[in-house]
Amino acid sequence: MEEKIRALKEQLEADAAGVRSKEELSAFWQKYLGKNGSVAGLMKGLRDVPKEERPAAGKTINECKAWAEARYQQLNAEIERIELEARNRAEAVDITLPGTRREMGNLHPITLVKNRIVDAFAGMGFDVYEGPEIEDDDHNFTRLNVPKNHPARDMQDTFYVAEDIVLRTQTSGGQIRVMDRQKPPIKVLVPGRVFRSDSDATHSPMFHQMEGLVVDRHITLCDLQGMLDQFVQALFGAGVKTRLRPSYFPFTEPSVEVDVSCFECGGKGCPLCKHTGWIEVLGAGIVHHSVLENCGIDPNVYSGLAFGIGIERIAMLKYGINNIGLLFENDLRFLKQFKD
Ligand code: 2NM
Repeated sequence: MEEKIRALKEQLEADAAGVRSKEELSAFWQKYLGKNGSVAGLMKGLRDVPKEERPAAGKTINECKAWAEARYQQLNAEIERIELEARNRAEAVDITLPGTRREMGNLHPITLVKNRIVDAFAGMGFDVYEGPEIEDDDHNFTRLNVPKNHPARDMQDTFYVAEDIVLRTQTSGGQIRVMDRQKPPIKVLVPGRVFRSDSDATHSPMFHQMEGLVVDRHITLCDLQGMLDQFVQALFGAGVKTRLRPSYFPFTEPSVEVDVSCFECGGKGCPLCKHTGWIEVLGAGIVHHSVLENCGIDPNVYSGLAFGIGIERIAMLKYGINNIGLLFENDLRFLKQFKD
């Protein structure tokens, strides 16, 4: 029996040295510790051992079994370690490799200009209000003192959605809503999309406007020009000046066109200002007393100034864009050029 056990241990050690995987370990277990394995075979062999030697032989076999089991556990731990190491190696990530580059987007030039304008006026204490893009005739025309037979109402300029319902031709309906809800002092900017049936290199049937309204006691054209001076300097640079020329809008009296001294040539004359030294940038005026009355504001106590800025026009001037269509084609090669 001693001899058999020694042979078994020798064989077991030799096999153990060759175990490399869970599968081989399982076969190893079957061979030595399984129901029909070598250790069980030794147990069966006890029958042939003389009766008086059996207890001692049985004890030796049990010791051998315990030793074989311990050896199995040891191998198992070893293989688990090896397999874990192999998996770690296979799944390793080299954190020193550069990552996949993600391209940064940028704001649309219309948004850049809109933000710049809002920033300039927010610094002067303006709130921002947005009205609806689909307006009724009353807000878009009637209460803005646009008479029934005024050319601005003509079908060729205005997109009608239904009788008395239009795509707003300016954002002024928003100002009417503000004046309905809020009594002076009022200082509000109304940005948004507007719609006019007009299309060429400098006009698009959908474009963006930024209108402004100030209503308080003693508001004059001087307040308007002082504010616009501040504004154009924030937008075009410290050196630029403004010039007011008489004009006509039904909702303002007096009405003015506002020019800025050419920010390209400083007023000497260049192709951008068509050699005049001045560039037209917006329309404005003193709010017509009828418009104030239409909103329940007493024109004998209060007066207001208003202005309307075409955002596309400013963007085209500022960035030297000669075709308004480029702003709406969403060609990335074009849009990527505007990082402010
Ligand atoms: C412009 C030019 C002049 C304007 C007037 C008003 C309101 F509601 F107060 F009557 N809002 N916007 C206005 C005045 C707009 O755009 C070129």
